Amino acid sequence: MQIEKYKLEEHNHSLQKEHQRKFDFIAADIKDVNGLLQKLIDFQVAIPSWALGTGGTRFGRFPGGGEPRNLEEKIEDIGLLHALNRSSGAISLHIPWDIPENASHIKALAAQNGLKFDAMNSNTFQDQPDQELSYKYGSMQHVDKAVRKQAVDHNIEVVKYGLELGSESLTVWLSDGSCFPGQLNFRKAFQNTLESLQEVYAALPDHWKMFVEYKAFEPNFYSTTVGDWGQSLLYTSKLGKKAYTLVDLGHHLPNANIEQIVALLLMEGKLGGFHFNDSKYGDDDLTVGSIKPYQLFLIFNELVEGMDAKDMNHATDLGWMIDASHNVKDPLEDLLQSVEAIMITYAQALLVDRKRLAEAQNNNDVVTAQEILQQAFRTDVRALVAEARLRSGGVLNPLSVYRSEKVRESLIKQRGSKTVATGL
Ligand code: LRH
Ligand code: MN
Ligand code: MN
Repeated sequence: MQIEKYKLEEHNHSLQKEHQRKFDFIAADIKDVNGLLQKLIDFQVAIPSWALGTGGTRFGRFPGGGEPRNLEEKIEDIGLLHALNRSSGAISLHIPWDIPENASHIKALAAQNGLKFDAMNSNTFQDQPDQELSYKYGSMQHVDKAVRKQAVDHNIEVVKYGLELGSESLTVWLSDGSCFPGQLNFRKAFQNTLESLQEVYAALPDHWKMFVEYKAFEPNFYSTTVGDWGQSLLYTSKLGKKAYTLVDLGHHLPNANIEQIVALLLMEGKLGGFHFNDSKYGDDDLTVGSIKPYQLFLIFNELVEGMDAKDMNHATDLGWMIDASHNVKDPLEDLLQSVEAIMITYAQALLVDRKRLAEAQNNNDVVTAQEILQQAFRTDVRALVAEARLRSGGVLNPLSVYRSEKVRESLIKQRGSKTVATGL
């Protein structure tokens, strides 16, 4: 489904006056407002193909209807989001949930919707119906070499799909680990995993990156073989310069100082990218910024500072993706909210007075340092984000257009109320 251009223009027109007042107010306080807006315009957040259906828990799932039935419809859904916010210009595929059977057709459809292919994701955490050996006791860590080989071969196949689509990175998340003490030998599990990752790495094209995502727990509840950033960094350091650590915000133990992790990974040149979401308890996969917006700001603050220190391009040098599920919301509305939260937080981090912050730090002026950060965090930057959207052809208020155009109702009419998208 597509919303006609004149409807978007009508919407913008109806909000223009109020928006202009708010934008002028904040713009007056910013030195290089056009430079800041350009950074916001350039910043794109990938949407995973598995986030377009209603998520669930092991207790149940309550789909809202109109979910995409295939990869084509998933691309159309993301295209719609991107038409509204102009900041979701990429899709990240999970194999085998979304196999691009006809790569050139899928590539053309994505291009029509203004989308690029972000990282490819492999899946060795579920057994597929036609699969020979089981991942019940792990994949790349498995005691049986044949299982490890199956996992390696799958990852190499995922890279092949990605090459056809123009993707340039592979994200490996392993659920490998153990549920009970004594179940596995930690050292052997690590060595097996490293060896398997090395085989995948050897098959990686030169211009590709490999992201190793860590997670503290779940589905294994005693140990995880890539359990934290230290373990991921060990693997990626041993693998080589094309390997990077990927941070998923929901994959830490409670109260972890994620911003410090990010700062150090960046310093080491080993931060590859992000999976954004928010959580209260664990891997809750809630809407970005819905629970701990200040933590997200502190993370972006480190990202901007650390990337600028290395002269990195904010938009292209790291992989940015949302990784959330939506148990009780319309997935598309939730994704609009998540992208908005990311853009707001990025804009706030760009406002931090870095020179004064460095001075305060050098003078051990704790109060001023805190004030500087909170000054930026407490600034209402929504008009800046809206202006960036407007200048790149999007709309002032994506969520309100989505609702007034009755997008979900149309999708239900078109696809039915009992559709189920592949994914979590
Ligand atoms: C694991 C994870 C990982 C998977 C996705 C479906 O919890 O975050 O990124 O690929 O969920
Ligand atoms: Mn993730
Ligand atoms: Mn996760």
